[in-house]
Amino acid sequence: MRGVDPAWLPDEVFRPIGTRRTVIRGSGPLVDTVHGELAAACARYGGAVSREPEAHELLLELDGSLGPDDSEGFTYERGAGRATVTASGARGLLYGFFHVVRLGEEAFLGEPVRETHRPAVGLRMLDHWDNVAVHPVMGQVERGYAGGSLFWEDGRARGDLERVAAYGRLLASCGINAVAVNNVNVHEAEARLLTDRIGEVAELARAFRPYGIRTHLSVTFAAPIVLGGLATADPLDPEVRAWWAAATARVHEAIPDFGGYVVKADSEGQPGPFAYGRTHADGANLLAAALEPYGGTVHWRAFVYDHHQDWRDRTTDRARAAYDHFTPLDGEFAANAVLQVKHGPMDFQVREPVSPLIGAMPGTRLAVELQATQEYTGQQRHVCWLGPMWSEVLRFEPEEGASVGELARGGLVAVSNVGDDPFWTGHPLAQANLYTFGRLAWRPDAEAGGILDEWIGLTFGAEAAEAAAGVRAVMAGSWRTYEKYTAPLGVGFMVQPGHHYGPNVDGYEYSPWGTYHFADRDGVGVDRSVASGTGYAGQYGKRWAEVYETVASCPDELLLFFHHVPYGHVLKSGKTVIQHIYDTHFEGVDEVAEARREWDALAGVVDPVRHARVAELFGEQLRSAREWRDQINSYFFRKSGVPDERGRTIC
Ligand code: GCW
Repeated sequence: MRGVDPAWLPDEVFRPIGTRRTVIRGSGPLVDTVHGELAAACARYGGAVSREPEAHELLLELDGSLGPDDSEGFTYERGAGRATVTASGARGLLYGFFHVVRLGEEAFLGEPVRETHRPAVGLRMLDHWDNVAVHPVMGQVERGYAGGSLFWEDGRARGDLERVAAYGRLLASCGINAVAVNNVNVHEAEARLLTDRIGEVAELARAFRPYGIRTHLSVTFAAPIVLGGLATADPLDPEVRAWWAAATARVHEAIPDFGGYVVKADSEGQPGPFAYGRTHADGANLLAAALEPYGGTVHWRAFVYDHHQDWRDRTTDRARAAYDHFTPLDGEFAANAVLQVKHGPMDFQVREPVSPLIGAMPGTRLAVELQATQEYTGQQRHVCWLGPMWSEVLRFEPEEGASVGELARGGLVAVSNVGDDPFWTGHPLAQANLYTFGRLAWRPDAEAGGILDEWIGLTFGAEAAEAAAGVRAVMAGSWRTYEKYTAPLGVGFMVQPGHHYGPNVDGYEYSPWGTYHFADRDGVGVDRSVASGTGYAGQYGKRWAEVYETVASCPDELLLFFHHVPYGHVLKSGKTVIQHIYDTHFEGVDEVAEARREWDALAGVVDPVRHARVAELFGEQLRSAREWRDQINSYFFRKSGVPDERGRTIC
């Protein structure tokens, strides 16, 4: 196999810059990074870069006259064949440079413009669920579908910092500015990264720093016990507080621009403040206090629920858990504590409503967590471009006039989908999810389709003009296609327990995880109404609470998430629920077959190695989609006894 794939930064995209004369003004490590990029492009294509005022077609200017400046915005101006980027902060210059790269020739030749760009969200972060040591069940990367970790191998730092730097460069080019380098499920080897192994984290931080990326670390709440030898991790205990303060001081010594901690506490077996009768706010504030002197932030995850539930107990509803746990604590979190909330109330299903926690805690900084790694969306064996889903989430307005993108004051976070795979993401087309996340985090109201086109234009470089329509046809609708052949109408799960790949309708139905569909001979779905169900619908503000409360007003795509309805219930689409299930499952498979034909037709147009890899994966996607179709359709045919009105074969 050839070397590492350049993803959306093939040499070709630097040609417009590399053939021109550029002047770059300013100093500092990030300016040096941009200078290095320019010098490499010019060496390839014959242009020139200078740090002195000279004749030029591109001017990149850092106006650092006001002293060190962390701002990320820039001004871009073009006219008469020339382009200028001006920024007051070095990160702004870096982002302005990549803006010019993205525009290509148009950066110089388009109509005269003067635009100011700045990110809508300050923290744009990737969380890695990378284990330092191989976990017996979860492997090197938990829920990773792209090989091993970029950072760790068999209990040690890999030391391949070139690959980490190349990753940092890709991330910077789409606007990401923070990375958490280890799993939130913190096992023993990972725990020690905080103390005696902080040097390994510092190495990663050194590789990321030239790209404006700050490094964050997942820590265990029990660190004072497991690492410090204390008898307790009680957040109000003075010794515990002193331990965290001292540990954090040492972290800061090793990594002066350290971003902060990520914590999964009292969640799926991880330790937390409950053991001491303390609250999540007590826990978060303990770490916030330790980080505060250094400008660090604690990201405290809100993924807290009972995973030892009695499935026979119909009153407990996992969807309610985050809201029930956290809203009473609104206003109690320190200023540098961010509550990190998954975008939906359950767990990254192909379709979920937006978490009612978002918008319900005005006195708390929230970060919204998305999942780029395709745990429940085809595990990077299926094409599933998540842009449209994320865009819907980010544009959703929990209250009139305030979108999720705007409410995410503490940042936008995605669980990363990369590994040491030569294509970074296993499935080459999954690179688009990473890119799209970065661009949406910069501008949550951006058109997802425009981002896809941008990604295609960059990734397919010289071939893009010919390949664009085909690639777009394969990817643009792929999330809806995936939804069609998997769990219907928002009900979720129905996956194989444990690894979560492939269908198993009742896989979690009689388990303690709280993820049920309640299908019986009469109907299917979870009654989460206030009137007769778990009351979850009432966790929303008035407008959405009303919409979700009744079968009549609930949108089709979420119907089975909010209501238990008979198979003969007629949807807004005019179809019965059972016929919708049959039809969408047949359609989903047909759409995969069609996408595969589109891809096959690109043979000879796109790079052959990439083409072959995707073509091979389509074989598996089609097999799996059929398996989903047949199991779901048969399951509901057997439960309901209702035949397909179109007479197709369902066993
Ligand atoms: O989606 C679930 C995954 C777990 C993960 C957990 C979480 C890191 O199945 O593997 O653990 O969510 O978000 O904490």
